[in-house]
Amino acid sequence: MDFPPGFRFGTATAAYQVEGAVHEDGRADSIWDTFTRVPGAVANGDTGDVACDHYHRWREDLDLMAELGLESYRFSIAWPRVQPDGRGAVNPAGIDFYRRLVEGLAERGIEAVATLYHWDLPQALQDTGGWAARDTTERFAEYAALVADALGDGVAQWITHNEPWVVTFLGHVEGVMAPGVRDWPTALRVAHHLLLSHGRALEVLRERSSAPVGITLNLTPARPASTAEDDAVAARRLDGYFNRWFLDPVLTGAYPADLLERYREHVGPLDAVRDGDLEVIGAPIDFLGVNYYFPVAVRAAPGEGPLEARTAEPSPPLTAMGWPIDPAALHELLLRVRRDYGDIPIAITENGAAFEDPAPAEGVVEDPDRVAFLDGHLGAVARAAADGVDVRRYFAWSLLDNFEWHLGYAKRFGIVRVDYETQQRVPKRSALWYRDLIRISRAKR
Ligand code: IFM
Repeated sequence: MDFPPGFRFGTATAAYQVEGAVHEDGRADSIWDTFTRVPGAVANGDTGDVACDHYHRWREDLDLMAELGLESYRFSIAWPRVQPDGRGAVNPAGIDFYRRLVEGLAERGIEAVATLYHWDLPQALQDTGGWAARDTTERFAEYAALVADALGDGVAQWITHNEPWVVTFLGHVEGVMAPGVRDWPTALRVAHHLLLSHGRALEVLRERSSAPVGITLNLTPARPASTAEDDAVAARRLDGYFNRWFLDPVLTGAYPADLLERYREHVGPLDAVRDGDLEVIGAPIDFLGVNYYFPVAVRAAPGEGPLEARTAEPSPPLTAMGWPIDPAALHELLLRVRRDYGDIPIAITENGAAFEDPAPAEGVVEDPDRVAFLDGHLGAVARAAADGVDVRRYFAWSLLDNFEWHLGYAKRFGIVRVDYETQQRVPKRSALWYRDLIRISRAKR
């Protein structure tokens, strides 16, 4: 595989999934602390209270990254550590953790890529309306300013939000993620405020930092499940729901007209959108973060929900999440983004897979399925680059096995195994494979 000059390889994590230490150094509850206490909300009653204990073991984890030759690390900042109530002064102990982390990365020659919001809204802000309240967008801008002022040029790249689709629809329609709401009109308000807060944070970061700023969207290719015309039309609708509802406002400054009309008709007026918002949301970004896991096949489902579409049972091979494995769809997706939105620099900010890993033997976990997954998807990225897509980074999800949200600790995405009893880290074969790939690619530069 050949990657463009300057291409960087990394891994990604998110604060609530790895840090633990939820009551330390002034951190207050986030909506995920609250949600994990709801009986039945999370598999096995798991919580992020301890997670991978990264808050205490970050040095060891950074050393591990250095040993693997990782060039870039995408982590997220926990808003309730930095600004426990989501407003007011910075919490010095909380921000110090990230200052040390960023310095530790610099000492090891690893680039710091910081995501401001990976789903852990301070509970105090949920209590005043959460993302459904317009004021939360201003709180987010204030938080972005505090972080930018404190971490300054230690951060090489900023990502405002991670996967606003998940926050919107899994958090506010399906209700399987925090805050566990089930209401379409609320969800559309939330989506708009997430996007607006992205735009507001972008303005703030531009004033305070010279580092590139982007947003990470989880993009889900939606293909018709058959050659029937109504399945093709339904697939276009789901493409709007998954992808264009976020891509279009950020990259073209407008919501997609077909979905606007459908939501107006089937959900109600988009009352959150005010004059001038779309200019803020559509201000130019420096790169687009793409999280890719799998595509979906779509069937028309007349009368079912606002979208009248459903996804078909996926066909094998599947990961332990039941997600189909389809690297070709990543190649296609990257070309599509370029075709429809122009030559924007792209970072694959997440890609990876959960499998039923065997126990470690002789100091390593053999995970051939994950090796094949990474191989296939990195190959797709390399092909897209050869076809002219300006793709600059790849972050494997994830560095460590971690708290997989409502599925708890049972699903393991790490290239490094975590034994949750002892907190011992054991590299999987995929980590060693990735290390070798990075080494070989570097030698070619
Ligand atoms: O673990 C998540 C991550 O937090 C966001 N993107 C998808 C991953 C796997 O489900």
